[in-house]
Amino acid sequence: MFCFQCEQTAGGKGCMGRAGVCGKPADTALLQDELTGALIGLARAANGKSPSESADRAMLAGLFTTVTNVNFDSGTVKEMTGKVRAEEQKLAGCSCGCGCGEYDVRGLWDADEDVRSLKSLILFGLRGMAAYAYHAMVLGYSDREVNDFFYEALAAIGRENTMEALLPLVLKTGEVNLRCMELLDRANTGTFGTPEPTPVSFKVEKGPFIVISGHDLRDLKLLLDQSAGKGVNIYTHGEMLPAHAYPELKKYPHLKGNFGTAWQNQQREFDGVPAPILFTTNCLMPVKPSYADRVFTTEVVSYPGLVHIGEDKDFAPVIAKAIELGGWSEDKSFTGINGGGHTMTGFGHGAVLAAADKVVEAVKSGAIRRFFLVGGCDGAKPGRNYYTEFVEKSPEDTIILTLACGKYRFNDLDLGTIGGFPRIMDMGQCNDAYSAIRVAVALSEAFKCGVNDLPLTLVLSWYEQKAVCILLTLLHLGIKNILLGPTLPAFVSPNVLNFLVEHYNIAPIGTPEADLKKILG
Ligand code: FSO
Ligand code: SF4
Repeated sequence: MFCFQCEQTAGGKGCMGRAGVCGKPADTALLQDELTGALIGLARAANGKSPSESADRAMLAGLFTTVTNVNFDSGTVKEMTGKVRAEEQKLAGCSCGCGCGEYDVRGLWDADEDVRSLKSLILFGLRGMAAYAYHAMVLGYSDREVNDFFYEALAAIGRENTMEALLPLVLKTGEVNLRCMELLDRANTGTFGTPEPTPVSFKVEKGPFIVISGHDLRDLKLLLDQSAGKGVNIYTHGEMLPAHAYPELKKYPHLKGNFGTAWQNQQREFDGVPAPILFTTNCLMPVKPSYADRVFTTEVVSYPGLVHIGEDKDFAPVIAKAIELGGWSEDKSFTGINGGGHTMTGFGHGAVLAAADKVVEAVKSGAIRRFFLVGGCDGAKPGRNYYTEFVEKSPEDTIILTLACGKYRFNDLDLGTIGGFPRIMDMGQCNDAYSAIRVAVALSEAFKCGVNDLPLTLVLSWYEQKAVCILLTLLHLGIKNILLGPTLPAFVSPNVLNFLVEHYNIAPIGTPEADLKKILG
């Protein structure tokens, strides 16, 4: 077994052999372990010192590199490890170049199963949180307390070996991630404005176009600026969809709509597309030869043989490719997976709380019986149609809040409205779980009750490590009765699972009918 960090891990236990289920080669996974060991070395070297901005950058980029579906390229992983070692040496004042403070990550994987489980929860949570801190950082926002925690927690992974020492750190990872998501929310809304409810079409207009995927809003803004006036339209893909709701992004007339559905359908949907595709973050899948000439990467995303747009952010090769390929000669209509031709996004905390009085009134009058947060990641494994069916079968007096890429299971459904609110409200990307938390806290204040006493149930789907840090944040907030699927993480040991069930009543999803019946009494 060389990796078990995501939901699609082989046999629900761990990826083995020459490559993981995601396509990451085994030797790249081992190099990512070496990178993790170097990051622990950097954390050790930072003890009692003030890490520089470049050390922070190496810490965040190094962790982000190891997130599922980000980096498949041994060469760039080695380069990143070199950068981390250089920062470690600067901090340690040592120039021997041997990486002497490094940790052998085998110590983690070979540990007692409960210790391994808790360390995995911390490490994978840190990987997810680093992605959020990285997105904030590129917009010029950082938080010393958040950055310091990466060093503190990684050093502890290399040092502590008892459940008593590690368990509080698991919950602290969730606490710091809340602060980190708040930071990213401030970065996104401070730079691009407060998201507004916005319809997004699935139609692609004739002529040259570019598809941009991932979570990095700054990359989208730079691409919009550089492609303006060139006769090239821009379409979002995957987790970039909520970008349409930000005033400073939606103002560009050539930001047209959204192409494709959730990340796991990309190999089918990109086949034969007469346009380039730019990946700013995960989820990138192994690139098929039929479209490999038109996929570009940037930031920490890397895949052998693809053109990478570097720190100069010169997207000219992507724009030139769009003009060369020319797009379709006629407008093309696409639909979501349920046949709908468009979706809505932009129901972040700004929009929902602006109508807080109406929401509270609708609950008090009984017009809204319950909220379901049906959110999280999508994925390739069977069993995820649970989420579509759950939403389809939810009663007419309930509201579905959603976020992250799991929404593609149902975001083209028209379930009508309650009191002027659409029954499905997309709050944004996975990091916009922060919005859901803000809304839940505001409702609990309005109703003078705890969050667990609200008419709100969380029905979550997980896939990769950002979902891990969000789950830890929900646990830190004491949120109970979460339904989690499609399967439970392989890295959660039976004892750790018992702890989660006992303290938080977390439960695996069942069938939509049975779960709805249980929740609605
Ligand atoms: Fe999805 Fe991929 Fe946003 Fe993840 S596109 S699975 S949790 O990267 O980060 O929701
Ligand atoms: Fe396997 Fe997931 Fe690791 Fe990829 S990221 S190697 S699929 S466990």
